[in-house]
Amino acid sequence: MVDRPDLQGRRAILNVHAKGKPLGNDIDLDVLARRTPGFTGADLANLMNESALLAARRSADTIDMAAMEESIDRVMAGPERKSRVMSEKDKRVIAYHEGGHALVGHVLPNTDPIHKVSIVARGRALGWTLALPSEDRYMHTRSKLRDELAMLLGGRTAEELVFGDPTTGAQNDIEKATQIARAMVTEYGMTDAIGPQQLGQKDGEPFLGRDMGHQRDYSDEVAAQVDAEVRRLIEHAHDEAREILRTHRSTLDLLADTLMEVETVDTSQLLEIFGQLPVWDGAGTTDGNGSGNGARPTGPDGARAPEPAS
Ligand code: NHX
Ligand code: ZN
Repeated sequence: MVDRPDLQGRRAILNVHAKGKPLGNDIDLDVLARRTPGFTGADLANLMNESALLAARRSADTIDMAAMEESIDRVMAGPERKSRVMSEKDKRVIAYHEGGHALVGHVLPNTDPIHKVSIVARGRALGWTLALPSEDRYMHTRSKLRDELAMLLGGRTAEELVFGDPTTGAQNDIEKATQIARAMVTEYGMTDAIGPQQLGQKDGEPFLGRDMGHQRDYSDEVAAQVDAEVRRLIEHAHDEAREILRTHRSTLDLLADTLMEVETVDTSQLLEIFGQLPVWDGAGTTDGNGSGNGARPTGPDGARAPEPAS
């Protein structure tokens, strides 16, 4: 088994495959390395070839950043489905859903930077928001996972806030959020109520037809506690997303309007729209019990108390 290349490895591999190819002046291999987490050497070689073909099909004489970006998006999420005819109402729902993810992700301090937001359907998704890590991370903090939960719920929350009538579209976000919250409780020991215990026996070897199965090895009482802690994490993230979107409603509107108009918004356009929004410090969103499961308690100045040392 060979590990997938890290950021530096991807940068070096891209450099090798770039040799002898007519790259445009705007190509930034560092950005491309950052955009391709999880790609293997073979994926990166393919990416260069696909981009060359794409550029040729557009009768361009160089491979530019747009061609590279499009190839990456295709590999990661499938081809664009521009032909899909969407009603104005549906488009608006999608624009607010994606705007909600992006805005919540942008102001929270521990999420990855938002790279691109789009309401052009791609693969199974009607719209998508892409956040990219700026460096390789091999583990994640509790505060990052909490912020990620809020960002995942940001789409649904925007739908609720703006239209008051949520859609089925957030299913995948809700599934991911629930998985993260449950893992925080039962695998990562990140709540005080349960503490650092592994709950549930994972079936060791993936068996035919019953891989990924879990066997319960704890009491009904603990099961109820786990459910309550998962619910708390999700509810807190939902509250935080709602608070952020309410506070920055005019920015949400601007982002949604821009998406309706241009359909895909990249980093530089996002920074223009977001302007100088302050980093969200969670003031006013604490659950007030200081148990360490929800928001950290706030100090007298409304600033966050430091994370308790463990
Ligand atoms: C449907 N699709 O199923 C339609 C066609 C809420 C604006 N009736 O959360 O596209 O509703 O932020 C992997 C990836 C299900 C698995 C995407 C499983 C999408 C995607 C349903 C945006 N973006 N939902 C999102 C979306 C949908 C779905 C998926 C998946 C929407 C949402 C799909
Ligand atoms: Zn979503």
